[in-house]
Amino acid sequence: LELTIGIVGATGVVGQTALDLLADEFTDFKVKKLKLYASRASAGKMVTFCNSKITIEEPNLPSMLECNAILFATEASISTEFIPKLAEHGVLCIDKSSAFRAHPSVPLVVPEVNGHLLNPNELKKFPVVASPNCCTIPLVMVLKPLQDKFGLERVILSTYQSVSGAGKPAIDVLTEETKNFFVNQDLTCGKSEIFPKSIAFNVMPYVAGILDNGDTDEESKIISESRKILNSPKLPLAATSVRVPTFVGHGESVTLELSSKVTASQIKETLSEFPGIQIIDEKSAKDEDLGTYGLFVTPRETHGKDDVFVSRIRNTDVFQNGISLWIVSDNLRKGAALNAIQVINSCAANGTLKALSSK
Ligand code: 11C
Repeated sequence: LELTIGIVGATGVVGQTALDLLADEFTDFKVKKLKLYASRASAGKMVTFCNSKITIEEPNLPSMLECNAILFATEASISTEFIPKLAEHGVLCIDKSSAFRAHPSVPLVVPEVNGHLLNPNELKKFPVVASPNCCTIPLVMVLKPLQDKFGLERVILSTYQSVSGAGKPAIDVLTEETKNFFVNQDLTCGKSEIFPKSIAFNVMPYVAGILDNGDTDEESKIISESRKILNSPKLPLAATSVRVPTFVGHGESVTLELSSKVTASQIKETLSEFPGIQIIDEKSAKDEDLGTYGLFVTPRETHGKDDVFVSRIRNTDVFQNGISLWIVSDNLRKGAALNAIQVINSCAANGTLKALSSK
């Protein structure tokens, strides 16, 4: 299948990661034509993709209607403006923003977890698929096989989120604050355009705004999206989202209660059978006996990797059938661009895109 693919937010960190992934040609479909969209500041600039030069456009309906599928990797307001019109004309829209995640007729999809929701007959009616938040995706990849095999009672987690989750300007802030410390020895805790407090040599229990119930926007997304994807609307789930001074890779420290008694080695066995998960969990060994990652995986090591890594799996007596573990993955890949491209790939494989193009 040869497709015209659009990327909105092409100059952002997720858009750029999507370009890298498409250039890798891992998909079952071929990119016949790529159309790139970004804000006015970038419109007119040229981007090189597989030896051809593409001019970035501002999002505009006539051009976007030429696409078979478009990845929206930008603000929710752009998704809200363009997606309904494109969907009406049969363009498959994969939305990475939060605009449609809670919409009752929009599937919120991680292909390995609930890819069955990519139903051609349903998508023909409203061809919009939402891609979850970058902490939700690795979390549900781990929770789903455990829920299916052992039953899931409750989950408590804290995140360790890299600055790239807040885009390129946030990467620049961490770089500048770090330089400022080494050049000027300045460790005063000021704020930046992106963060309410300094992020270099610091951590912040704050990712996006605080809501009326006291949760941050990010925490509330992790909770509601996980419930929707796991089809468990009342699942007790508490999240604390923390921004840390890393560039790429989001970590999550998770404690959960299962319905049945289970050992850490059963958890390892179950998770290692799930596609897209890699278990790296050694208690101790000589360096030469360990693989690439050693005892556990850290955010920096996930940069450019597609898998969700799980380490530090252990029983805990805080709950009756309690398990604690550590999850980490590249927030720009599986947490964002890769998941969205996998959705397009599934829709290419299951006939959705063919059905839409003959509409
Ligand atoms: C961050 N997770 O690290 C956020 C960014 O819901 O897709 C992604 C927000 C989202 O800042």
